[in-house]
Amino acid sequence: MSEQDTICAVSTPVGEGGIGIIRVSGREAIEIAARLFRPKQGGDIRAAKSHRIHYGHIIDPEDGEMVDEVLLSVMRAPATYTREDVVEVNCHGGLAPLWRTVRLLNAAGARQAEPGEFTKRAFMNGRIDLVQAEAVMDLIRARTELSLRAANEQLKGGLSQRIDSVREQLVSILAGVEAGIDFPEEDIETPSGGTLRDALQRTLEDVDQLLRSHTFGRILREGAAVTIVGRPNVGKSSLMNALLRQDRAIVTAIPGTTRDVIEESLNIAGVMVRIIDTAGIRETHDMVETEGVKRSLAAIEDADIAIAVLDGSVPLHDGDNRVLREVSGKNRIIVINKADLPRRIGPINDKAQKVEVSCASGVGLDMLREMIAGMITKDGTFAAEHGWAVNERHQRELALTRAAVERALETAGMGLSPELIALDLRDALDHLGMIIGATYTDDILERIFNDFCIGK
Ligand SMILES: Nc1nc2c(ncn2[C@@H]2O[C@H](COP(=O)(O)OP(=O)(O)OP(=O)(O)O)[C@@H](O)[C@H]2O)c(=O)[nH]1
Ligand SMILES: [Mg+2]
Repeated sequence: MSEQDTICAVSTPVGEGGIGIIRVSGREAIEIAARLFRPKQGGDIRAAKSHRIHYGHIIDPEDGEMVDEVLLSVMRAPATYTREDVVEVNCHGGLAPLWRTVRLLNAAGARQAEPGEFTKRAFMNGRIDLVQAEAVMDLIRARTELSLRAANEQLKGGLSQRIDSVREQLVSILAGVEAGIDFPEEDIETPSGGTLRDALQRTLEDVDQLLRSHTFGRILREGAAVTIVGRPNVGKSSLMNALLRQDRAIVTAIPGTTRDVIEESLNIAGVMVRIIDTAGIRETHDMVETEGVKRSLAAIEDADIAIAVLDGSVPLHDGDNRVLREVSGKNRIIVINKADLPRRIGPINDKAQKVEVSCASGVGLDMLREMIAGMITKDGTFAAEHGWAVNERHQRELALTRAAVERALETAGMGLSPELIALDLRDALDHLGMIIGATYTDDILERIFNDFCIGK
């Protein structure tokens, strides 16, 4: 498949819709479209100004049959999505008008685009880097305010800039090493403002900060695991149902009602979370319940945020203390439930955020929702403060970058030759380059763009 070809594809989803958009991109885009399009006002779109919309009809050049009534926009390179000439045809959004028009475009010389090929061209033509290209798909897939914001930040270049700044640090360290500047161990100031090892150490910290954002990336894609735990009968399942606003989990007055882990996805204040209800934690001889408790403990391990539920209408119980111990190392919120009943629970000696709620009356639930969303977006626990997050691919390359920088540090520590250090630094730079696409292989491009939708 040549990158010189003019390509076309339906860019809107398959099915019936008010309009359907066909996008054409490439050197001959305008010429090819002109063969099918008859402007109502007359004239010729080959002479049209850029970024103008024209009303008219798609005509089959073979037999002169009118295929559809359309709006057609002409956008001339380079100020376009692909940096090539682009024509977009707004047809009626049904299968027949769209496919007939696409077939006519094919016959006139525009080949069918592969998935992501328009965005791939934007990358190849230098309009965006690979990280930004990936953000386009994240944007399309975003289901919450938070993921939308993160995708936009990444598309704008927020993450690319961070990676670039690490690259620049490494380039300047490498330049120093190659020029034979011996960053002295004793406190003589060097251009980078410290010893070689200090400079490498700083780079390592920046790489680690990027790596830490991976958890936030997983939260954006899958939702944060918010796991409700507590001893039996405190109202865990009631809390799950209240947050979901539906009767999902079985609630009874019998302790030990929930035996298994139950999970539902939910949008809380623009953040995707997975609400997970668990079996009450206690010592028991019941085999099924024992297995349930085991699963509850495992669910605490996997939780991004643990919600420890206490029953506020009875004094604190040994079982509660056990639960508080189990979640003590986690990001956690303590929920004191049954606030509609007289409070009998004493002071709770735990530094975690606390909130009193009543699943029966709904009191305090909004506060709890805010706390959950705030923990994910605001307090930095999940490195969300920058808005962007690395994905799996970035994480793999960053881990390799990190390993190479660490090797350079070791080599420097052993006082070995600068050539060896330079080798590791170049390796680190290669991996960073793969992330933004400064260096890439066909294989990498294929893997990224094959995941795209047709027409993007
Ligand atoms: N008054 C009052 N009762 C509540 C409240 N929340 C839950 N309950 C009651 O507490 C009992 C236990 O509720 P569940 O939600 O099943 O408790 P659980 O923690 O899931 O219990 P297990 O699944 O057995 O561990 C039920 O009778 C609920 O109706 C509340 O806010 N106020
Ligand atoms: Mg339950």
